[in-house]
Parts: sequence; C-alpha cells; structure tokens
Amino acid sequence: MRTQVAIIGAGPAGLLLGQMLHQAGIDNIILERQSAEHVLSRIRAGVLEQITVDLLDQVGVGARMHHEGLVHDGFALSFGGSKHRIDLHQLTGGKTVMVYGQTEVTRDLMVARAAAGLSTVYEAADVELHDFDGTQPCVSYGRIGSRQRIDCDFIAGCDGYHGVSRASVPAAAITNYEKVYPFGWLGVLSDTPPVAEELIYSNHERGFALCSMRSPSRSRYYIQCPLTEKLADWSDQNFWDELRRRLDPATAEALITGPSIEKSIAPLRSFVAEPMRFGKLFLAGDAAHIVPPTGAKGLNLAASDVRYLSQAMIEFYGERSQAGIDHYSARCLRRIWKAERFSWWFTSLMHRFPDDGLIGHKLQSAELDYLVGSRAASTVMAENYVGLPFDA
Ligand code: RFL
Ligand code: PHB
Repeated sequence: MRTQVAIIGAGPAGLLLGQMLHQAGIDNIILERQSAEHVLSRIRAGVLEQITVDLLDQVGVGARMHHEGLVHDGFALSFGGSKHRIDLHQLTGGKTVMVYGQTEVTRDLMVARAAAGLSTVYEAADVELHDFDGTQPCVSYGRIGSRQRIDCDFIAGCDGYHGVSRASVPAAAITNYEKVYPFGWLGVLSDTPPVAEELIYSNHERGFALCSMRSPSRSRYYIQCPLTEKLADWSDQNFWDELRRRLDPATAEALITGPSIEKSIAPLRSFVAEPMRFGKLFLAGDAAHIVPPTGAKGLNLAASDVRYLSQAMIEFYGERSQAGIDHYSARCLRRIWKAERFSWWFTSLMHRFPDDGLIGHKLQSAELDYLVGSRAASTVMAENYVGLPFDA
C-alpha cells in the first residue's frame, strides 16, 4: 500500500489532520491501535477555543457543534466562600469559548471521514515507524495475524502521550521537559443539570474542584485527589459530599446529584518534547506535549499543531516549498510554551500542594483576590483562557 501521509492515532489530532489533508487533495491513511468504540468511550476535554471551532467549521464538521454546543462568555472563580465572574466576552473584546465534549468532536470527525470514504485501520497492532530520517519512510502494523506495510512521503505521529511515534525517536535527538504534579483529578459524569450556567473553578482548603458540563442535562465534575486514591474507594455519595464541601455555600446548595455514568482518575502533568519534527516524522498533539487540564488547553493545542502541520504539507505539495515543514516545530512550540505556562500557573493557583503548608493557601488567596479585583490581571487570564492568537 502507498499513501502520501501515514497518520498514527485516530484521536482528535489524527482525525482533524486527516480531514484537512483530504480537503486539500492530500491522500492519507490513519492507523489506530484501539477500536472505534474504545476511542469514543474516553471522556476527556470539554472546552473549545474559537480557533478550534473555526478549524472544525473549515473541515465541514461544525453543524452539530453549533446546534448542541454551549457558547460561554464567562466562567467563575470560587474562593473564600464566594464566586467571582471572569467576563471573557467583555475582557477580550467579544471572544467566547464553546462547551462541546471531545467525544462529540471525535464522533463528528469519524462520521465525516467515513462519509468521504477515507481509510482508517482500527485495531492496528504493534505499529512500527521506519526510515523517517531517510528517503523511504514507511509504517508497518499487524492486523488479523499478518503484517502490513504502508509506504508514504510523511508520517504524522498523532498517537498521544503513550504512543509509538515519540518513542521511535532516538533519545539523543529529543529533549523532554516534564513536571508531574503530586495529585490527580477524580472526574464524574452524571445525567443531572449543571449546577450553574457557566463553569466554576474552585480553590478550597480541602483541594480544587471544577463544575463543568456537557449539555443542559449532563454535568461533568472534578475534584483534586491524592495520586494514591483508588476509584473503588469513591462511592457516588462520597464524591458528591466532598465536591459540596469544596464549593461556596450558594453553589453547594444548588448542586443536584445523581448516579455517576462515568468515574475516573487522571494524573496531572506538564510535558513538552522538543523538537517536534525528525526528518519526515512530525509529532502533533499529546504525542508531543501534555498540559494539566486546569486551563482546558490540551485538545486546543492539538488542533493548533494540526493547523500548522496541514498548512506545511499543503505548501509542500502545492508549491513544492519546504518552508512550512522546516518551521513547523518552532512555530508550534512558540504557542505550546505559552499554553504550558498558563496551564501550570492556573494549576498552581487553584490546587492544594502537599508541601506548601498554610502560607501556600494564604498566597493563593491574595493572588485570587488581586486577580478578580484588577482589570489588568483579569484581562491576562481571560486572554489566555479564550486562546492566544496564532502568531502571538
Ligand atoms: P489522544 O486523544 O490521546 O489520541 C491519540 C490516539 O492514538 C492512539 N494510539 C495509537 N495508535 C496506533 N498505534 C499506537 N502505538 C498508538 N498509541 C496510541 C490512541 O489510542 C488514541 O486514539 O491524543 P490527541 O489526538 O493529541 O488529542 C489530545 C487530547 O485528547 C487531549 O489533549 C485532551 O483530552 C486534554 N484535555 C482537555 N483538553 C482541552 O482542550 N480542553 C479540556 O477541557 C480538556 N479537559 C483533558 C481534559 C484531558 C483529560 N484527561 C483524561 C487527561 C480533561 C481530562 C480529565
Ligand atoms: C471538562 O469539562 O472536562 C473540563 C472543562 C474545563 C477544564 C477541564 C476539563 O479546564
């Protein structure tokens, strides 16, 4: 088999890249380790920046998002017993975010890919990347007992943090920057009406909490928990009780609880691998970088990498220009490090750190008080939350 671009991973990065390339007449095949059902069962991101919304529109998959997604023009910070609104719309000159689940983005992209008759190999086992630093790159994989091979011009590594693409790069050619946080997020999805119309990020002595949503009848809540915590020890009742304790009294009073339909613990990490290009291999999305979820940046960064990568490939095939390819890594990283900084800062501001003691909480309270009281500080926060412009 032969294709122009072999894409590893059918998460949002791989699927979006596939659509953008297809729209430009560039042939591609996606290899995914899991089944389509498994990919759709993962509950992850919920907040899309305008830039991501625009890209989904551009590839023609925005209709359901505009119909079912919720446009938010602000969110709240809860601390010291009360809630303070950050007015994104006003502080950024009219920008907003879209609350629409990653599962739905993935489903819309899968449907569009199938409708266009594009090839996706699900349950591709033991994918291997070959000769990406040479002249004849190819990928091989196992499927129903036999080994297959795809020759290609380029390989796009969109296979997430645990994927094979970054792991195939010789250690001497890559630098990893990493910070692992001493806690995780315990998340619950439930078919209950969200506690408020907008998201609430709560700083509390007992730990961070987040009230989010997927629709007017489906809520997504998270609480900070120690990494040693076991899911089996968290009954729904324990989760709701702990969440309620970490919210301001008015929000706690309004919380409607019900049975969980999904419950999981996610570790928190800041991670960047540099560079993001190795000859004919490009890393994009979580394969190259991870942010802690506090700023809702992960999926949005994956989308912005894909925008740069598709542009580079379109320039290469259309104008025989290497420029976009040569600049890919530096262009992506400039945006990535700013999102890394914001996500680290917001995480540090909102969570309990085991070693920070009483003074840590006092300093956070002072910063939060300053943040909501200063238009300049609120503007910095809002500008980062809605997403920095592409070439900032
Ligand atoms: P993904 O989604 O991990 O997809 C990678 C795909 O590659 C496949 N794969 C392989 N395929 C073939 N061969 C191999 N050897 C392979 N190894 C792996 C995997 O099966 C998978 O299908 O990466 P991608 O596409 O880069 O997308 C990134 C996003 O998924 C991620 O950044 C976000 O989910 C992060 N995130 C959030 N991002 C936001 O922008 N806004 C949010 O509100 C937000 N909330 C979150 C989040 C992530 C969370 N968790 C669970 C880490 C909330 C949470 C709790
Ligand atoms: C979510 O709804 O899953 C979500 C929302 C905002 C975040 C992180 C996760 O910052």
